[in-house]
Amino acid sequence: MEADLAVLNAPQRASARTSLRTAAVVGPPNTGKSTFFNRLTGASARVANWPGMTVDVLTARVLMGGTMLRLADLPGIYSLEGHSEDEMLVEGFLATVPLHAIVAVVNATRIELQLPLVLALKATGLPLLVVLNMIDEAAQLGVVIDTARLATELGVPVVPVSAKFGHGMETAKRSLAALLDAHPAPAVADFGAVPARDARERESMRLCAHAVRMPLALPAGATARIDRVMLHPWLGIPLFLLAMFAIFQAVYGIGVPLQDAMKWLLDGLKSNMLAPLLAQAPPLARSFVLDGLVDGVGTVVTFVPLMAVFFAAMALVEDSGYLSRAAWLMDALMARLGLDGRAFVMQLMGFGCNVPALLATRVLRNRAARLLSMLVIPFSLCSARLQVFLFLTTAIFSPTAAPFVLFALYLLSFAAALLTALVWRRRYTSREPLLMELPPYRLPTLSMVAAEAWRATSHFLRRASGFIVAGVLLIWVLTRLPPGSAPAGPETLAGWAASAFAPIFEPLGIDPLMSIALVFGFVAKEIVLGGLAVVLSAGTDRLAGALAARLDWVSATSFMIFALVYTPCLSAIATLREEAKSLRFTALAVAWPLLLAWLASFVFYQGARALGF
Ligand SMILES: Nc1nc2c(ncn2[C@@H]2O[C@H](COP(=O)(O)OP(=O)(O)OP(=O)(O)O)[C@@H](O)[C@H]2O)c(=O)[nH]1
Ligand SMILES: [Mg+2]
Repeated sequence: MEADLAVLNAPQRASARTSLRTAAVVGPPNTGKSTFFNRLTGASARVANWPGMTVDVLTARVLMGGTMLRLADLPGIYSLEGHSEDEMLVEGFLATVPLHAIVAVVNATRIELQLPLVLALKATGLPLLVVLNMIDEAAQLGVVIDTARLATELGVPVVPVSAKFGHGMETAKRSLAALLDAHPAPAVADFGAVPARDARERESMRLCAHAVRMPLALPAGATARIDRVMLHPWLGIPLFLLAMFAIFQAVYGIGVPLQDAMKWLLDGLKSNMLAPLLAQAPPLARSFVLDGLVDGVGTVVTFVPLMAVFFAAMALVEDSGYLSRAAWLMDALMARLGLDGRAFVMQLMGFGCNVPALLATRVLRNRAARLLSMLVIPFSLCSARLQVFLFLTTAIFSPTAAPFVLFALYLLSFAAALLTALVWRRRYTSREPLLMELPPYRLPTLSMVAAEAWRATSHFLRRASGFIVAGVLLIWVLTRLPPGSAPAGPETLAGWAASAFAPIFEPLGIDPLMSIALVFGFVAKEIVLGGLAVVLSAGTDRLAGALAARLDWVSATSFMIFALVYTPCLSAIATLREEAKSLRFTALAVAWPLLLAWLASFVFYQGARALGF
């Protein structure tokens, strides 16, 4: 993500290195800090119309004239006296990291509420540039800001910008460069000089009276009209479920044909190029490459287009501002479970990957609420599990039934989360009322949705590729050794391990060999599918058939229920441990889902069989 120094000649490079400057982007939540940061540096920080998207420090380098600037994107803060984990992170950052400048990004349409923070930042003594972002929305609403006057009265440079559309970025860049030139020595923030809140609010009102003209009444815009339907007391939740269901339909409708094309491509590659190429190789080596590496990894690769479609759909939900509505709609229900609406949204974020969702709990101020949220998030059906379920549902169920089964699995994932909250809310009680502003609806741009789909998919691949290759190869070794034994037969290492696990999985109707894939799924769910392909010695083209021949819908569903609930992957567990800083809590977060998964599969499988299915 760092700008390339290679474009410079040697002396320039040396001077850019020696004059490395550091600055940070600071401001209230959801003002477009990450959008601004991405525009300036070309980085790809995650952007969403949701206060609290950024929870960690992300840095990138950018060349500004002759100086190399290291810019940090920070989480949003309401004040410098905040107590949530992400706010304390920002305060700690400003108090300890020497900076040459800070860039305060505020939402121009809410300037009167956000100036007090700017005044506090100015009082810390750090050189300051004020960016009035979302100037496009301000113009639409009729908010007029005299930036020159504001700059004079504040005594710091002020630039109007629309980071989303790229307006004013050149001026912002020049102002920042000038600020850096004027202040060559870095410093840390001095919080001692920050005036009291009342004094800042009075000063902010005075400044606004001089430099800002607000319309008498803000026009009742599209947001209010849309919300009359979306937040309707009766329609709100059904509409939300409908929207989610539409996403899954789209994932199947657009993603599956793309996936078929990918399968066809990989198959051709395997049978027309790789197989002839390896015709002379020893059988064990040929099997290792073709049945292990190519089948295992190939099965996973065919899902890449599908996942890109899914991530694009989620980016639409996140960037439109609907996510905050989901929190609002679910708040009453979540409050009964000892959580708040934001926990529900983190659950939705977990659809992509549980790890960022776990990190997103940093915006919760109360530790008990945070722990309870971290306990429920791993039930969120992440994209790695989605991959397994997409495959199994299409292999076992009819094309009309498959989306419903998948939707039911999402409902089950919420049910497991709700049950967990109900059971554990007394142990982790908290009372923190939800105070969240609903941002206006914003039309996501195509480039942003595409960028997010790309970011998430490539992140998934980078994260997963090592796991997948190592996992499927290990499974290949276990199912093919000792040499000479029938693939995945009882005398192989895997067969031996499977019989050891049999007493646990037999009552669930899960075939011992399939349980091997589950055991590996403990490391990363991405391995499950590749693992199945290797265990059943079936390529991308034949795996669906092999599974359908082996499983009826009851045992397939039991397998999926277990895979959904059983345990977060190793990365999620590591994140949990890191964030909760408690070994006991981490142990609970592993043991509880295991127990729940076994019970859920047991009840389903035995129940269905008892009913004669
Ligand atoms: N209309 C408009 N929308 C913008 C502009 N800049 C950012 N946005 C949108 O505002 C929302 C928030 O953007 P982010 O960059 O994630 O905001 P942030 O300040 O980093 O948010 P946190 O990390 O949650 O504090 C997104 O939906 C952006 O697309 C702008 O100049 N105009
Ligand atoms: Mg951000």
